[in-house]
Amino acid sequence: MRIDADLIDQHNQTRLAAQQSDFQALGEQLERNGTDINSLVNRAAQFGVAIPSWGVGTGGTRFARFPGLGEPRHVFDKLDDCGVIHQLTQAAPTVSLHIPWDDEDPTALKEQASSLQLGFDAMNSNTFQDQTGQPHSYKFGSLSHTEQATREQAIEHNIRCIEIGKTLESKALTVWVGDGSNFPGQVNMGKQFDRYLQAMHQVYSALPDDWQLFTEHKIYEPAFYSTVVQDWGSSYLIATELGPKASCLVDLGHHAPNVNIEMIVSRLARFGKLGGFHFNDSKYGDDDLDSASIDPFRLFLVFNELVDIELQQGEKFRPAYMLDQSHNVTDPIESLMNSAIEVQRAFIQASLVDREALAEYQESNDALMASQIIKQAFRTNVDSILQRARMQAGGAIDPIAAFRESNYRNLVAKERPEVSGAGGGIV
Ligand SMILES: [Mn+2]
Repeated sequence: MRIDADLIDQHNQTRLAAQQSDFQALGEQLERNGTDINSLVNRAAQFGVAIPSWGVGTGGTRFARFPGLGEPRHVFDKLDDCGVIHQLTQAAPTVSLHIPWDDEDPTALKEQASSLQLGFDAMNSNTFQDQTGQPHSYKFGSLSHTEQATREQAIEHNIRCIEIGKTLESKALTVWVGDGSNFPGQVNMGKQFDRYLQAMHQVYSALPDDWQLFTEHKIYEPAFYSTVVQDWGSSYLIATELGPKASCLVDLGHHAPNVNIEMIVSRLARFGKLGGFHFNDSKYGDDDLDSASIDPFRLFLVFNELVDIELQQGEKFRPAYMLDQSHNVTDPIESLMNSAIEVQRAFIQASLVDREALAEYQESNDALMASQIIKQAFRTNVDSILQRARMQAGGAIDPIAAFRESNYRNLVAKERPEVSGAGGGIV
């Protein structure tokens, strides 16, 4: 592991007395409502969210990119950084790779990940930019392109992602395309969607039996007039048309402002088509800000639905949780640790909702009390539960403080030269 276990142990020792005191006080508070705090510690310990490999590098905007100290040079450095995130938080046991950005020998990737106690989450295919030497350009689309040869190239790329993923023991492929149009009249929207569906059928048919395919919608960008997979309705139609292994992925930033995302979550789950999430936060559009940095209540409300669905559907309901963020002004490792904890926090807070009382208030149309029940769970400070879960698994009581104490960033900076910001911009 990259962080010395003795350092973590020392870090925890200096905070242990305060941690125990907080934990005991919260335990007593929860006990009054008949909730066993230790069951919540176990629940927190079971929780994991995947780290996107692209998230550990500094992002950027379409204007500029300001590189940070000791950024990962390649996917092996990225895995090291993900290893640190998981080591300190114990809440991020898997990595989600992006092909071709992370296109290296899968056996070597698997070996390094295993040595860091990491597994692999969904594979992500990239057909929204051209790679050097690529015969057919994606300027006017990929899986829905008017030319068959371009569509075939995009299909082949997705199938290759599945092949790489098999070695990594990934079990899912996430497909997001930027295909669409910038001018009214530029495309025939019906024909474009048909071409996309036809191509996706071919990708789907290459999927192993125990794999899932996630279709990710996004309201706009890079196509600004129309987008092939624009909304959860289109995504649901695609997943339904493809078959039982296909389901919808909800990225919190991919909706119009003020859209009720938790309602979408409820709808998709009701029809067995909620596959997973890309967590992030936003104020205006697809801002890719840190999870819960703007609207923690919305994240909580999403988990409120998820916990409710889990109670109804049981063990078979296991959506894939991933972060999908861009870090421009913070250390990516710190932001990702913080976000993993925030997502875990929302999960535990949502688990505190008194569902019996809530159902009674809902049945009797007591809007005020129903809302109070929800708020009461959201207001509960569950820090000491999360801290206990981390500590028991070898993580740090305060991961960001421990990360700074370890001097990791300065140490890796010696072997990782600064990457030029020229040509910047995130895609
Ligand atoms: Mn996403």
